[in-house]
Amino acid sequence: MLDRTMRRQVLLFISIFTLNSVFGQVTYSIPEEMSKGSLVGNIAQDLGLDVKRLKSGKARIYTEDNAEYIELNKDRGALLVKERIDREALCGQTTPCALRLQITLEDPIEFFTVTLEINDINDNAPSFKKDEMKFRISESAVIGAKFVLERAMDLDVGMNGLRGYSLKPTDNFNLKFQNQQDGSKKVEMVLQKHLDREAQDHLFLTLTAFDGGDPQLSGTMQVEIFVLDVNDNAPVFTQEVYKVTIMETAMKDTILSTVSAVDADEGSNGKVSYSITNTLDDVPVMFQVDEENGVVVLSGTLDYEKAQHYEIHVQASDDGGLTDSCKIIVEVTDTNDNPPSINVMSKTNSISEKSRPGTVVTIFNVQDPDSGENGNVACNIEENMPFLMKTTDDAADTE
Ligand SMILES: [Ca+2]
Ligand SMILES: [Ca+2]
Ligand SMILES: [Ca+2]
Ligand SMILES: [Ca+2]
Repeated sequence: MLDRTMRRQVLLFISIFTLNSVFGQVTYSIPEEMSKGSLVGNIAQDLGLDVKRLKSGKARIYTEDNAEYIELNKDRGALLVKERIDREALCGQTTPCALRLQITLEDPIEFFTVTLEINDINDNAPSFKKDEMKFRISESAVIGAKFVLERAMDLDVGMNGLRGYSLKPTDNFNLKFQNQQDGSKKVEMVLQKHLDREAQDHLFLTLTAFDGGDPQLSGTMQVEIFVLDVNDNAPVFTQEVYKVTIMETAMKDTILSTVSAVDADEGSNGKVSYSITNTLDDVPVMFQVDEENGVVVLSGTLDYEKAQHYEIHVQASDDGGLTDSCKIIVEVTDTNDNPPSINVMSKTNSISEKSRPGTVVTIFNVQDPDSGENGNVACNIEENMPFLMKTTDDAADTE
């Protein structure tokens, strides 16, 4: 039924066309997206027809694709919007966008053409296919390194179409465009300032695409950058010199100190291990440092009488071979660990009862290897004995 109607219309159109009897034509220019019932034009007036003639001539509208965007109001002699007209759906990126329709009358047959120019309005914002793009970029990436970004689409045309992009913040990257053969632009993000994972390991940028409409519309996409670490920081000791005092009697495994170095890098690039680097003395025998936690312990036996201080050189290294060093100055303190010793140098086995007071009976020397108070000796002999004890600074002199 519908088919037959269409065929009749087509036949009618062809017969009219071949008679070359176009009685007039008119062009209207309207924006897309006008509401239903909006006035397109006073067609009767514009064609010089009486409104009554529209009715008596059974005026009809014919469109090439049978789409009924427009209706003829015979009472008003006006063309009205019947269905929403979306320029983007009708013409895509083609300009200008026009809709052609014919108006036919009977008794006598008359034929008019109407051209509707559909003007674009800015009813589409530029948009990206994806909400976000993610990049993993080494902090050692060179200035000028490029990263291709997704392009935006704007269905509108002309000024209402896509005009440009912005990328914010601009601290590390700026935008670069390359013209493509299809007339579009390739959008690239170019490194302009070095990344530093230690300062910022994550960057969030916003790529905005904007059109040239008024008011301007825009669309955004998030650009997330994970900054990958490289080993660009050496370990650093929290102190250059550590000072420790330890009793010479301290037991093996006594903790002297804990050294600590920090490395700003990540993972193995920032993993610090400690070692003692002394080679020419007995420090490596006397002391040990825990490779992982930097705890320095006594591993030998101290003797103040042999060594009063030590200088331990500790190195911190990361897995990439970057190092720092510190030293631990160890002062050994004396303890009273030596009894005084009496060494008889000469003695008389027998003594005459005629001996005069002051006769030397025996010479001995008293020694204590400890130092300070611990090394001071005091000598006494029993009371009520007929002997005196005299001190000489140097026993040799008294011989
Ligand atoms: Ca539009
Ligand atoms: Ca637009
Ligand atoms: Ca490091
Ligand atoms: Ca690093």
